[in-house]
Formats: sequence, C-alpha cells, structure tokens
Amino acid sequence: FLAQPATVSVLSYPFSGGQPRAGVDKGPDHLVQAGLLNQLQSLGWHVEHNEGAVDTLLSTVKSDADIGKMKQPRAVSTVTKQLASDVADVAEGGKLPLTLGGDHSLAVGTVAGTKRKFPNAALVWVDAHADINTPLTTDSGNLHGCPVSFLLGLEGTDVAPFNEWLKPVLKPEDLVYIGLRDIDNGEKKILKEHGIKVFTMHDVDKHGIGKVMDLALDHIGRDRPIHLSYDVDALDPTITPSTGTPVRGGLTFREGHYIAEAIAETGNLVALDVVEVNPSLGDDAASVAQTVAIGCSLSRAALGETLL
Ligand code: 6HN
Ligand code: MN
Ligand code: MN
Ligand code: MN
Repeated sequence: FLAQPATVSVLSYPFSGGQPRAGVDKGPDHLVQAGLLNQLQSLGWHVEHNEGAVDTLLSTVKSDADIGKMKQPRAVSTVTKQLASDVADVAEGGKLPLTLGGDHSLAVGTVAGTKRKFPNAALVWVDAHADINTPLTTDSGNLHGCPVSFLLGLEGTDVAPFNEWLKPVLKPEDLVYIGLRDIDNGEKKILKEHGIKVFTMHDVDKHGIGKVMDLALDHIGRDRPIHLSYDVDALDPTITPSTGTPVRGGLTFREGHYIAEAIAETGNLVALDVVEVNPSLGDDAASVAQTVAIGCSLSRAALGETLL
C-alpha cells in the first residue's frame, strides 16, 4: 500500500489535553532525543520529521469549559482536526505516518486521517484500556478514554465541537483490541452490543500471543491496510512504568514486541501511533529511559526491524 522506496514521516504531537497529567506532551521529544529517527533510517527507511503546531493551535482555544462530561473538548477537537489533515497528507504522499504522542485522544485525528486515504483500513488497538467511552458513559471525562467511540460514531458522540469536522469512519468489524485488562462497565456494554473483537490479557494467557495475533489478523482480514494504534500502557508497568494510567498484569517485553512484529510481517501497515509515554512519571530516570526505549523499539518492530 506504500510507495517505494518507503518513507516514514514522523509526526511529533506534544499534546496532553485528553487527560490531566502533565508531561505526556514531552513524550515526542524524548523519543526523538533517544535516537528514533536514526534508528528508523538504519532499518532502511527514508525518514522525515515534522512537529505539529500544538502550541499555536491551542492558542486559538480561548477558554475550554467542560461540555457535558467532556474535559478540554475544544483543545482535543482543535488538535485532532489538524492531526487528521497532517496524517492524510502524509498518506496521500505515499508515506507512512508515525505519530508520536502525546495522549491517546490523538487517535481521533490519526485514524480519521488514515481513513481519508485508505477507507478500507482496519484498526488494531493495543492498550490496557478500550478507550471506547462516550461523552455519556465516561466517568473521568478524559477524552483519551473516548477516541474509539468518536471514530465509530457511537450514541453521544455527535456533539460539538467534534461534529463540526469529524464523521464516523470506522465500523465495529474494522477494529480489534489486544491487551485489555481495565475496561469500564459502560465500555463492556458497548463492546458486547457492537460485537467488537477483543483479546484481553486473559486471552493472551490462554492462547499465547502467537495464536492471538493469528486470530486478530484473521478477524480483520489478511489483505487490508492496517492502522496500528499502540498505547505503551499495554505493556506491564514493570516494562513501561512512565505512563499516565498504568495497570498491572500487562504484556511482557516479548509479547508487546511480537504484536508489532506480526503487524510488520503482514506488509500491510499504513499508519502507526505510539502514545502515552510520559517522561514526568515513573520512579526514577531509569524508568523514564526504559519507557522511552520501549517506545522506540516498538516503533522499530512495527517498521520491520526483525524481518529478514
Ligand atoms: N488511555 N477508562 C478510563 C477513562 O478515563 O475513561 C481510562 C482511560 C485510559 C486512556 O490509557 O489511553
Ligand atoms: Mn489508550
Ligand atoms: Mn491505556
Ligand atoms: Mn478503569
């Protein structure tokens, strides 16, 4: 699905408005400082790097009172609208967008952008959480817990300011989750009602990650463009401690990388998000360095590091 020779366009999006913890906006800088761009170049990719104008965009948001339960809705909508167009531009150019977050609300923009170029793209969502709360079901009001519901156009998501630019782009069968272990009650109901395919940590334990990836790829189909949205909190907090909503019992180092490798192996990856690296969290500098290093190694794995 990509032009050859392959180019990856790294989009840094230093945005934290989908959740309350400061620092996740520093994730992109840390990933780039750790050498991600050179690492991708070493894999044989042509590498471009651009930074989203998040500060400029946010300066247009004068006040951002809650709308219903949603916190910072104008900030999230403004930034994701621009990100959608950035991702679409990259994809239209035959290049692979790698969006560095920032919090996971950014995926409203990245997936909407991917879908403009690849209407048939499937979405693989790797996370401890389902991020499928709606403005009606969310307890926290944090929009990083809601992006998937907006992409699906679920009840309650046809609200301003999002409905001024965002249309539903995804059908329930286009989506598969891997790694879930902290699903809110309202989210469980939504997942069941819409028959969405979920591989929880229980499924990873039961089948092993190899079987889970076979089943996940069977579900979406082997012949479709894939958007991989990777929340680093999918891995166990002993592996990626510097993240805002850690949940114990997560993916091991190998399971986490295997997922990215299995996607790379399909040859169908057209867009990648690596989100929720928060260098302000974690016990010490070593925790931060380790989390950042995993963000880099997951990116490399998805872009084919271990392919022969
Ligand atoms: N993430 N389900 C919780 C909420 O606030 O809606 C947690 C969401 C976490 C979001 O990790 O990207
Ligand atoms: Mn997430
Ligand atoms: Mn998460
Ligand atoms: Mn929860």
